[in-house]
Amino acid sequence: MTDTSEMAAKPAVNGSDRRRHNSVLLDLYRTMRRIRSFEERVGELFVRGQTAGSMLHLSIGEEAAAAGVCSTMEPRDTFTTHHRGHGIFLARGADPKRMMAEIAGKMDGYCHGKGGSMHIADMQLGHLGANAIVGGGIAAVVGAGLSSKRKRRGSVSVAFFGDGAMQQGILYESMNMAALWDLPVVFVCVNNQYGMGTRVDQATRAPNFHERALVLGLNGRTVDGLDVEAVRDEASTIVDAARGGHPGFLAVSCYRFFGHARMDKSPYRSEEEEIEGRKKDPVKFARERLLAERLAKAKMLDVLDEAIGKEMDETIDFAVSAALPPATSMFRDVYAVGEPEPEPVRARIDRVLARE
Ligand SMILES: Cc1ncc(C[n+]2csc(CCOP(=O)(O)OP(=O)(O)O)c2C)c(N)n1
Repeated sequence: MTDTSEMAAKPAVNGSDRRRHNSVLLDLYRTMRRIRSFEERVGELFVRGQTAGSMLHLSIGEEAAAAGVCSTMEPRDTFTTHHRGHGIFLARGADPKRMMAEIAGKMDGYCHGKGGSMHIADMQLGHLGANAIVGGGIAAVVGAGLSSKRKRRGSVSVAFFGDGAMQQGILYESMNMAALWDLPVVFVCVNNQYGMGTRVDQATRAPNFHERALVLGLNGRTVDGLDVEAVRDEASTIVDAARGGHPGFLAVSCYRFFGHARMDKSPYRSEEEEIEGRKKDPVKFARERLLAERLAKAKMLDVLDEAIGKEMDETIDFAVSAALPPATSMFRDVYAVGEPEPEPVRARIDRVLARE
């Protein structure tokens, strides 16, 4: 069984600062590579007709937002994501096998196949829920932040969402309350330039998103999602301040490499634009920096990439061969604990048919 989540970052040079820098960048690179590799397998799962439901959204091109921000969070911190959240959950330590099984609607998935790609949640890893409603997961972090503050937990709650949510009212209600009550909350906009087929400049005349947060009294920054170290640096300042009661907002600019969902061939943007956009590749950029600064050798990165590829091959095999949930589990975990489960639909149909 291959698990690359803990593969040691080997120091390539002397000196403790360089060693630290080396291992941080290598960790970030490994996280991004695992996300990329996982998402490629999710695309394959879809082509093989093995995903549950017809919609899934890949985060290829957005890896630095997930890896950079999540690397600044602590295990006790909580978060919500939008519908494009596989990479974020992986960066928070999700088991790829349980995640892929969830995407395939299988019993071994995080939500026993009931959540699928867009509704994964796991309280143990602080995942308060992915959400398919644009902006739908944002307000939950205000509640989590308020509870953390009142119970003195010291945890921060982070909402991840796309640029589409920047035009949703719930974001402004949430940012306003977080600022007013000095909550340990961070809002992260993964700005991949598109909300489905609508380019960001067709959706707003105010594209400097962090300025909107500043107006409401939050810390606010924009960072280039090409450079994972820059994302980590900015996120670290914002998350630290939030932990001290000053909420923040971070916009990470990146480019959505593929269509909105797997069926979308992006007819609304030109091939030239896509070629140019895909040059903004955070995984490639980090690899080149590791090599240029002699923090790693090409051979070592090749070995790492290969191990990650193998791990994700095993992941897709696991998801494909995992069992579907039995019909009897249909209402399990759906109603509050202690409530009687309703009769399964199939049993009800059989009963009605038997009566006729
Ligand atoms: C409230 C609401 N309106 C519309 C939709 C349909 N919809 C699904 S995804 C999406 C675009 C979201 O874009 P963005 O927030 O930038 O995220 P991205 O898909 O780019 O990651 C839209 C409009 C929805 N799910 N919820």
